[in-house]
Amino acid sequence: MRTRVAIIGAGPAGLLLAHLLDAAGIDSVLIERQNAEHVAARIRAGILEAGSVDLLRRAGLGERLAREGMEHRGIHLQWPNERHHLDFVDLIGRSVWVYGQTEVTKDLLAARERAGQAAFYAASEVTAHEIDGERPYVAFVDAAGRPRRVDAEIVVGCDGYHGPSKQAIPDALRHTWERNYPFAWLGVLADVEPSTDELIYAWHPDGFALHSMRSRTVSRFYLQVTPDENIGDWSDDRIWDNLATRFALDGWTLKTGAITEKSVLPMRSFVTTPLRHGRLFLAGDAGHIVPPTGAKGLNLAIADVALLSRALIAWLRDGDTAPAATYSDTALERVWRCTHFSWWMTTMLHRHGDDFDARLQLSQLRRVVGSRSAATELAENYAGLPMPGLD
Ligand code: RFL
Ligand code: PHB
Repeated sequence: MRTRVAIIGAGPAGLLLAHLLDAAGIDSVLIERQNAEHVAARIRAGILEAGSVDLLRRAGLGERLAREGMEHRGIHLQWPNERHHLDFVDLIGRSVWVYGQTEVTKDLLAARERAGQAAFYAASEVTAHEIDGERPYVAFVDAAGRPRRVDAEIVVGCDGYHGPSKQAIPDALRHTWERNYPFAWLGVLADVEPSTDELIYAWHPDGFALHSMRSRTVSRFYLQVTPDENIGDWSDDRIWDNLATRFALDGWTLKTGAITEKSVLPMRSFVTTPLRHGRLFLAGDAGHIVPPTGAKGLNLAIADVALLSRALIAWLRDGDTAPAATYSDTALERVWRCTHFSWWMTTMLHRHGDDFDARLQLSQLRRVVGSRSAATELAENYAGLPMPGLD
């Protein structure tokens, strides 16, 4: 089988890239390890930057988002006995949107189906070949167990942190940076109306807690736990007790409901460079992972794809390879900014170290809510730097 762009991985990065290429008349084939139902059901990120929302709208994917998404002016920052609202709209004129990654993925899967372009789900043994030459290809075994090969002009690895694409870049050329944090998140989805208008990021002596949401009837919570936490030790009652303690504030009560999902998420920072070698490009989690405290992972994947789609369209439609030549360096500038911001939010809000660290964290939190310039710095990063491709 021949196509112009072979895309490994049908997460948000791969699906969005396929959609943007299709809109420019460039065909692609998606090769995904999981089946489509699994891809659509994964519960992950929940916050879209204003720039991500604009990009999805311009790509014709904004209809359900406008109807079901919830626009937030900012976030609440909390520590014992104090809760402060940071109003991004007031500070920098930009908002963020609550619209789950699950919903973005469903919209993209539906668009892919409408476009009628090829996709192989439940593929195994997926490998990229000949990326140094003119005729790269992807080999894999399809859902029926048949060996297959997709020949392409370009191969894009959108296969997440565990995917094989980055290994196709020679070891001698690759640099990676990784930090594993000494804590994890217990993520909880519950059928209960959110107890807050906008997200609450809470510092607490027992550990960080985050109150997020998915809709007017579904809340999303996270609790800081240890990386080797046994989920079986967290009964629903224990979860609600911990949430109530960490979010406690006079005159405020936490509404409780049926917990429908719980899981433990590791926290890590990871960057691999370069994001391009020959005819192979990396986008999204395949190239970088951030801890979720800054709500950046999905937005960064969207930003990579915005930039990469432009570069590939310039190359494949107009014969201009200049944007592809600068893709890695340009994308990495944003990646490192988001890596720093996510590390900073994580370090400021999670309990680690000793009482000295706690005093520094509380001082930093007071500074953020007490100084317009400190608050603006957080707002600019959280609501997102300008998105490439939207000028
Ligand atoms: P994805 O979504 O991981 O998609 C990669 C796709 O590649 C497929 N794949 C393969 N396909 C073919 N062959 C192989 N050998 C393959 N190996 C893997 C996978 O099945 C998958 O479909 O990466 P993408 O598209 O770059 O999107 C990035 C976002 O998904 C990610 O940044 C965020 O979801 C990160 N993240 C979160 N970010 C937030 O901002 N807030 C969150 O609350 C949040 N929660 C999470 C998360 C990531 C998680 N993972 C990866 C463990 C929760 C989890 C559980
Ligand atoms: C979420 O709703 O899943 C979410 C929101 C904000 C974050 C991380 C996760 O920083």
